[in-house]
Amino acid sequence: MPIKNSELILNPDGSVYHLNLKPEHISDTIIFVGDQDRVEKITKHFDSVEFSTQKREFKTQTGYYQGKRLTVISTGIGPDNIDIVLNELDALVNIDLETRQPKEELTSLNIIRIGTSGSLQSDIPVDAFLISTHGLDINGMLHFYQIDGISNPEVEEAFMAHTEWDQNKARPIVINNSKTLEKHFEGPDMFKGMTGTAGGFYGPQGRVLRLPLKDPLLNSKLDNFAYKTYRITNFEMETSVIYGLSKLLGHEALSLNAIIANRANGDFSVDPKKTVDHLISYALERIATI
Ligand code: R1P
Repeated sequence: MPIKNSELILNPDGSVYHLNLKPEHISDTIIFVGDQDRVEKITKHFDSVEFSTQKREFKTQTGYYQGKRLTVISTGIGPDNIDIVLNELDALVNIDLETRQPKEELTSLNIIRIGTSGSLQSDIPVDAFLISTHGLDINGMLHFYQIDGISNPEVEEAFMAHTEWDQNKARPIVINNSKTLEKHFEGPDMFKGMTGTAGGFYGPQGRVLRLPLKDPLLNSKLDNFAYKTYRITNFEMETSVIYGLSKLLGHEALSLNAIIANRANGDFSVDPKKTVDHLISYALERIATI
């Protein structure tokens, strides 16, 4: 049965609904950034850019870096946007948009997030880089999919017991990164750890401006969670859902974080743009080896 027009929405030119992309516009290696303005901070290093488009917060450019074809796309902020971006990118490679049927032979994309993040540990300072070994999902979007088999129930149970997890909130989910991709980005200056992914910037990450938190101690419980080799190193808003949807759809994903805030010490980078630029250069050198 073809997928109905209301479920897989295409624009009049045949491109996918939110991303405005057709299959020929993307590479199989894709860099995700949050901020639209970060797309050109990456593609300015390219030898050439062959394609550019933007709809809403989703800006895409495809070109060549040291002979390798790469796509860079901005996802905006948060897990809800990752649901759109990953499903539509997957449709571009794994659904025949003419017949509206899933393809028999599936394509696996390499997805690398270059994002900013706040450290939760005093020994991971501002301006450091961090590879997310796991995404710790505390926002719940993934529960709308059949996620059996992609998570780590033992770590999740330990986390829920340690934090006295509120049963009114979605059950946390711990998802592994792509070890295949991780190998390409390791280095002596790279921290590693489990990244907490929140569905909001303020309350969900324990920030108080005027609204009191349901559990004011949650951040400190995250800081001192220790189970086997697992500790929670940092907070951001996309990693767990990139890892979860990539696993479900058969793609490889890795999240690289520029630490621009340290929540444990109260520090903020004096030059976050420079830190992000350094991470971009670090990542591009290594992407060429995939
Ligand atoms: C919040 O300011 C945003 O910054 C972080 C968070 O994940 C969230 O998207 O990442 P980016 O800098 O990649 O957007």
